[in-house]
Amino acid sequence: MEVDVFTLFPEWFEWFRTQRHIANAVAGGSTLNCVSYRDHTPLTGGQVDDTPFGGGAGMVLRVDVVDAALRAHYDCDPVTLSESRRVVALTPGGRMLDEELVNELASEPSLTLLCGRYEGFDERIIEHLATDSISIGRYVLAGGELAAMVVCDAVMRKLPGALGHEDSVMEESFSAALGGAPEYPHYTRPAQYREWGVPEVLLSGHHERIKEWRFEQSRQRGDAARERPLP
Ligand code: 6GU
Repeated sequence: MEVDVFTLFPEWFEWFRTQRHIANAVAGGSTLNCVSYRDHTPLTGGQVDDTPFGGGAGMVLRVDVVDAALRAHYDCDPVTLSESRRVVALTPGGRMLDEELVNELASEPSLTLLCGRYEGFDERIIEHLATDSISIGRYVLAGGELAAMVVCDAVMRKLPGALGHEDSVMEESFSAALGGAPEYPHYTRPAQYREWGVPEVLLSGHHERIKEWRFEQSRQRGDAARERPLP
């Protein structure tokens, strides 16, 4: 998979790229590129944003700047990009990221992530240049960069070779193997710590009973999560 992140802070991703599962995915043939809006802005002094029409606080990322950066990187009219790849604007008002959307994105051959800053994007970016807008939760971040990292982390760990042990994505939280429920609890040595023990069944060596216990725990956690009132 080819992932391109458009951002005002490409250097933030240098650390992110060193994370083991990202580095593994890249070693497995995937790419994670960063493009700086500032390197492609047609405006003077590296300007990328402007005050909102109609007034109000903050600054808005300009449509001509994003258009120029996409055009320079892909060497085409960005309006035609949607034919060949998903172009995702990261914005708090977008479609909520969940495991289903992560799987959808992980099956794409290429992905473009647009990070906004300040008050966000000129709406024409979302309307004409992006194919999707995605949010990572019902709260506001200062910019889309951390959200882009969340999307990359969740998506790239699904790519071949990312985790090093392929079955760990099969039976994890929200997977089909667990019926979409959260994962069961894990324990490791020591079996007794202070007065805290470990469920007997896990020490029994009885694989069938362990499997049943885990599935039941996962199911109960799913029920508990569903019973929590929605915001
Ligand atoms: Cl994608 N961007 C920003 N700025 N804030 C957010 C978000 C995205 N998702 C949740 N909050």
